[in-house]
Amino acid sequence: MFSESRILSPELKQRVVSAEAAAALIPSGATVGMSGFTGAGYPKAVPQALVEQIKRSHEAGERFRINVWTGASTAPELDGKLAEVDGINMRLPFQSDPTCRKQINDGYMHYTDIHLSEVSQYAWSGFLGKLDIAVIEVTAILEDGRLVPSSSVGNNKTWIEQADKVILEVNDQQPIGLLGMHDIYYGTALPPNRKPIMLTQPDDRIGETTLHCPLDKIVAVVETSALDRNSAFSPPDEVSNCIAGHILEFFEHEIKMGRLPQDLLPIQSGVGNIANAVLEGLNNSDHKNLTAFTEVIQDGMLKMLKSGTLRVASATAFSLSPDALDELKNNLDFYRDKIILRQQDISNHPELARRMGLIAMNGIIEADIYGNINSTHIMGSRMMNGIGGSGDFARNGYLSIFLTPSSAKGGAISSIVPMVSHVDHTEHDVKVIVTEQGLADLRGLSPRQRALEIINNCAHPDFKDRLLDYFDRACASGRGMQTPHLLDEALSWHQNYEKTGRM
Ligand code: 0RQ
Repeated sequence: MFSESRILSPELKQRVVSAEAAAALIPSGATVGMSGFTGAGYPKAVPQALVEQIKRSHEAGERFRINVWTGASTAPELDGKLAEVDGINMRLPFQSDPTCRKQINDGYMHYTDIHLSEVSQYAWSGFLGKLDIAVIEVTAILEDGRLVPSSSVGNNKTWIEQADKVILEVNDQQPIGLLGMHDIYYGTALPPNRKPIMLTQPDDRIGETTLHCPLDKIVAVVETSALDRNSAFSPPDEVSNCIAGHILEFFEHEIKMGRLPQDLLPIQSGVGNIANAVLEGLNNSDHKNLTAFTEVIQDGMLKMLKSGTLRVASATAFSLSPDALDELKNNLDFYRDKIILRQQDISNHPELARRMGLIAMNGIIEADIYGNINSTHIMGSRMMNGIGGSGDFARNGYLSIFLTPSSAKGGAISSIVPMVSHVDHTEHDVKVIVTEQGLADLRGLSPRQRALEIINNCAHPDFKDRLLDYFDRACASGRGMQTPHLLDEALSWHQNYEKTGRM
């Protein structure tokens, strides 16, 4: 069907233009909704042409900046390049690019860090202002104009619906066999018109395999041929393996106690090397027929699907190394009925996370002795990436597990501190904390019980005695025994680090 062209719609074929011509349709000041989620499915050509346009304007002494909304992180050629030319005024809802991060932390770029499930509701409700243009990568365009999504869905449905104009990038490097993997749900609404979402298992399909867009909105179509830019994962190190080991032991314990079924509950796993080590650990265990209801399908999940450890994975995006991408491409018929890609307001939906009882596992920057979590800010003020989907899953999952090495920066920083320097997940949302030292099961414990569980099981030995000493003195201070703190010392560990390079 697609042997000659990925664009089957005769009408849209007429609108094929160069990336430069498409980028010229984006004026300074525009708010642009781009596709893209964890380095997958982002537009490859129009943003780069836009960068050149911005450079020319800046050389001519004219300021040219746009607002960029996406699904989540993109890639150096989108976030990185646009940030490098100071082309972004405001960015939402998630990024993980070093240049973008620097622009944010130096104060040149506004950054709105939003729960990923909520972005489309924000846009629909008008809280974010007007969306002028959507730039969306697709795998193909069908004869009647329906769009075959690419390696991520993210907020594409919402951007297409909300934008005045749509630019499509049709990327022939996205496997055509992705057709059939997506499940785009057209039943969402704003309150008070919402209806229950009839999805009760990760493998339920409730929508359609393609995206719709009124043809008269599509102002340009650009043909591209470029791979998603994701790098290989390093093999799990000793710390990651220890963390994975503690989690697997915990699952066995919970199964014995009758609090988890043998095939567990649907897994949500964050991105990164520790998350991949946990998946690797599960893959090497006796578990079979597990399910995943998550945001991102990483290499580890593909391996689990292959081995039968995982029966099905529902997500909003792939985030695969080049080798894993080849594996997917070469075996699409095997994976097609085992993978479902949904828009992020469904993959991360609180209603669904609570209903299915997810096991949510996400990385953190730091935790405090009472179980509050900082996932986003270095030393309280500098943005790392963003909250992403961690809050969607932590609050609404059955088990919210947070993972971190017990120290950072060569041992200079303790990941367990008296008080976190920024709060993303409160003590009420955090059920389990795991470091390579051990696991703290916080369910049902009071703050003082939690403090001892966290310090004794999770803190690095270099910091444990000082944390116990802080806790003892806070208890003895007479200031209040519910959540004892010494206010003049609570953030002194961070201050120490900034003054001396060590907490
Ligand atoms: O920096 O590379 O410069 O040394 O933070 O830390 O240990 O490599 O861990 O890659 O798993 O990232 C929270 C950022 C952890 C991630 C976070 C420094 C450390 C290193 C990274 P260097 P690691 P990870 C679904 C879920 C929020 C979004 C989320 C994240 C760098 O997990 O973004 O959960 N989470 N999404 O040295 C100072 C500390 C530190 C520290 C680590 N206490 N103080 N620096 N670092 N701890 C996915 C999506 O939502 C899309």
